[in-house]
Amino acid sequence: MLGLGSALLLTACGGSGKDTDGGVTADAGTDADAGGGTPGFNPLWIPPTLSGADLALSLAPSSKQLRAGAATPTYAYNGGELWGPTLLLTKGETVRIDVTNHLTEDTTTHWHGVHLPAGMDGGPHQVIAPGATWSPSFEVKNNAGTYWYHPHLHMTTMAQLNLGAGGFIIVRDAAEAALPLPRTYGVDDLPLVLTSRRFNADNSISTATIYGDYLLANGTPNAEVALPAQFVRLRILNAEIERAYDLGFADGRTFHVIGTDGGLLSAPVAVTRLLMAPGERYELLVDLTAEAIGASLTLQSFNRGQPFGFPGGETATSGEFGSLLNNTTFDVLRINVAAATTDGITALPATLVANTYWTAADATNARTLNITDMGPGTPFTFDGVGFDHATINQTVTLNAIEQWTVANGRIFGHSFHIHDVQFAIVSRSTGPVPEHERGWKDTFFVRIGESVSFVARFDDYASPTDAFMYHCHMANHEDGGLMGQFLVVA
Ligand SMILES: [Cu+2]
Repeated sequence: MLGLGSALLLTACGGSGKDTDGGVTADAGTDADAGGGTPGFNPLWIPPTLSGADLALSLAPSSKQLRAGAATPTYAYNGGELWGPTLLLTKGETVRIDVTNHLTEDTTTHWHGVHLPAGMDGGPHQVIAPGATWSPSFEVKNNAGTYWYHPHLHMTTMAQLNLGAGGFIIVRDAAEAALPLPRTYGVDDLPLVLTSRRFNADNSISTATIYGDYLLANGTPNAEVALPAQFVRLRILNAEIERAYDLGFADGRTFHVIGTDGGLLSAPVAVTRLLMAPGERYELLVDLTAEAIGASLTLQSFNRGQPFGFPGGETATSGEFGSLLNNTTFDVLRINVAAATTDGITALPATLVANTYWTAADATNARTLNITDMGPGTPFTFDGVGFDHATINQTVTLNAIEQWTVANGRIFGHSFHIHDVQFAIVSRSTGPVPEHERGWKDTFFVRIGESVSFVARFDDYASPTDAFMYHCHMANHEDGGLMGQFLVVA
């Protein structure tokens, strides 16, 4: 896979943002058809897929030619270079996944957003030692949607994510299959994982980096993709350590959100900008039906001029919280319009699936988690208590419907994630819950000084010993102790 000889030296990174010349070179991975190749761009890599009832993942050291000179050492699942295969699961099937650790350090593999028993969750408790195989098995109960897997070992999540360990999970079901939506993987239905990296002088990834300097789309720097002149579906994941995105198109066009973290919305929601915090997924429809063949459009992140506390809005270009992408508008993906397929989707569906969300009135118990900071130089915590493996922070009764409120302090924005459940956001103290956020969620951005409340039903899985996690999905905050655990008990 390496060394295809296309070590094109690129300097055209960052679009309308500042020049981030860093000698980024062409992606040597499997690529999408980029319609001949635009100078300065690399074909977007599309992850291979894995499906079936018995799946195998193995995490091992790898490398990828990302820059001129030495290849960059990485971690990847299943012989990939950076990022792993997409697992295609079907609601209702029972799967077994053998996860083998070929690293020289411990890891775990967490199924983000997937509703399953705590002992199968792959959180910090399900450690896979070097050379060992962990074999969780579970029924796929989630709605059709876009989920992901990634390491979740306390204190090493940030480094292993930075090295490239992770992959998509796409769940399919009958309700989604009945809708006129794009679903040809890699053709009109693209997984798109967004992150960024900083490189050391020897081209290795700086694993302690909070904000990378170079945007990678599916591990591809300066990515472009050819998409047919019809409605196309983008399944976007923010897999950054800490940076949030405010996505939109350079031409300001409207696009539609059709899915949130836990499945399809009841109907498409028109937006021109989309805020995504680390860990969040959104499924979008982009209308290319009126585009000329050969036209191009650019997906960007409008991170310039964001309010204080927006992750990546800092002005520093170097140092611990600095980045060449900070406080800029930068390019994420160039889309080149190609000929429509014969069976392409040419109309926006008026409705999607029937959802009945939990409301505040359904909740029979309420909890509040305060995000606190003890002072300069100390890590963020929930209610002044850092994560401790030996402490159960919350105990929930099986089948309870609860309202949880995450109340942020005044230091920084955070990305709250809870395992086990998909919930409905019922209120934001800063204003109405945006329409596109009124779907099943497992992760959300909470602004400085903001309180966000959600309602979830903790059903199906109880254990007196195996805990689920809740935490900030900014991996530096999570590793620093902004994490707690809860039991669901019968
Ligand atoms: Cu945080």
